[in-house]
Amino acid sequence: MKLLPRPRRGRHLLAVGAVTALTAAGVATAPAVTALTAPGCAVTYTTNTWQNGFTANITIRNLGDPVDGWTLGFAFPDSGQKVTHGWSATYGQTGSAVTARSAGHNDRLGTGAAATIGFNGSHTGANPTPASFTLNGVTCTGGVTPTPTLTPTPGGTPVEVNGRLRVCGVHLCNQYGRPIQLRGMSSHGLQWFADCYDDASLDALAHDWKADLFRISMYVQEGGYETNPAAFTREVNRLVDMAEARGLYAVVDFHTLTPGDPTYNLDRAKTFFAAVSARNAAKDNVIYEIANEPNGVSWATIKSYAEQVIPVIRANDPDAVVIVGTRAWSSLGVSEGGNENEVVANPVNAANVMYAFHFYAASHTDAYRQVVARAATRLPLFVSEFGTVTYTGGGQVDLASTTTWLNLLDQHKISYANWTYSDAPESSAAFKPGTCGGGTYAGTGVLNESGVYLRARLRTPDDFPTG
Ligand code: IDC
Repeated sequence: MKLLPRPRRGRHLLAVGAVTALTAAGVATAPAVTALTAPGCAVTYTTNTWQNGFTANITIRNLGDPVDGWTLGFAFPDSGQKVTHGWSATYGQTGSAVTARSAGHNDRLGTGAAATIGFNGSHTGANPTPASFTLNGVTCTGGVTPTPTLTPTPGGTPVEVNGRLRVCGVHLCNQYGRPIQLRGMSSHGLQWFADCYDDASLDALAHDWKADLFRISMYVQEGGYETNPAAFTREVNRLVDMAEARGLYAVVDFHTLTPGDPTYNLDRAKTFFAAVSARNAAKDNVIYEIANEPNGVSWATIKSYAEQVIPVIRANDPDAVVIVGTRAWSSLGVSEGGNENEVVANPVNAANVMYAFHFYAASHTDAYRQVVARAATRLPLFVSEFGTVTYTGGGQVDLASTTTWLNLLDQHKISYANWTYSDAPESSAAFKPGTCGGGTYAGTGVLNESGVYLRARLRTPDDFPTG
């Protein structure tokens, strides 16, 4: 695969200063609450129930005049129900009466606009849907749409069920030592698409898309980490926390691409991974990806880079899973005439290591699949990036090839992340241009063809063995 990067035509160019400003604005003190003058609201309340708890997702649509700050009120019909952990709103509960106050970023709700919030709860008996809701004290008469069918999610979030991960044989294994497959999405470059990664978008990824993992793509060049190491490190840590709060695994991707020799960034990699691994060592949800797509270098050089960076991580987090990029844009060498034998013959000298394989379904078909089918029985593989499109990130969306690929990955329990969970103006992007920062990410109305496909695929039930 000739993965020559193309220059960005970005209207999305955000300086890191702007990233920080956005974040700061998100946590600023909430403006005063404006009462609804002309009443009207509609609520959608859906739940997933598991043995001892449930997740509720609530969409509040304002059918009245615009508000700037709001409180949703409702009462649990069963007194055993309790809010245990909420997101995108500040929750309060007295007896069965619950309030959810807007969280800053979603204070403003124009007429017809909607906000999505949610919470995890516990229950002792039945788990019925609240019958009536109020918005700023006004009863929502626009209707309450409960989803009566409860999809069982045994045990809770992906991280709750699987806990700390390790590599066992060629598989990624959970806390019970059983092979699992994690399925999720990759961010686009944080330097360009900071506004795509907020509470609402991560809520949608966890609760609407039902993803297991979020890959945090921190470019090193092209306006990325090298321009402001402290700010990008903070941003990655913030996203690790947001993933953790929702029970998602976070793949911390040191997104090297050009130059293709990872050694060029060796000192930066050591500084970055020393910082993130020290801060996040106690967390169960972090997976480290130390070089996105080495190219134009030998496997021996990549292996030597890995054996210098991995000890830096191990000093803080002795057994975290580490993904190592492979030769020729993480194609196991195939795009430069090699194959997996070079890795099998000379693996990285460290435990809990997996090897990256990347593909773009419209460009890479049977010849690449044959290598993966063979390599899957010989090496622990992790598809930390793939596209439904061509290797340029644009062009035709090839759903037939994508389906053949994902069926192969499912068969071998190979984890994957799709490029990209963003509204970039290219066909690999899940969201339509202009979606990010707008507060609405759930559902299919905001999605491109690739996003509609991936969301449906990720929403199929996980198979996480617990015994
Ligand atoms: C592409 C983006 C594009 C951006 C370009 C710049 O989609 O918007 O202009 O990077 O670097 C990869 C890389 C990934 C590429 C992607 C598509 O990991 O950074 O993103 N791709 O070209 N490998 C194969 C394809």
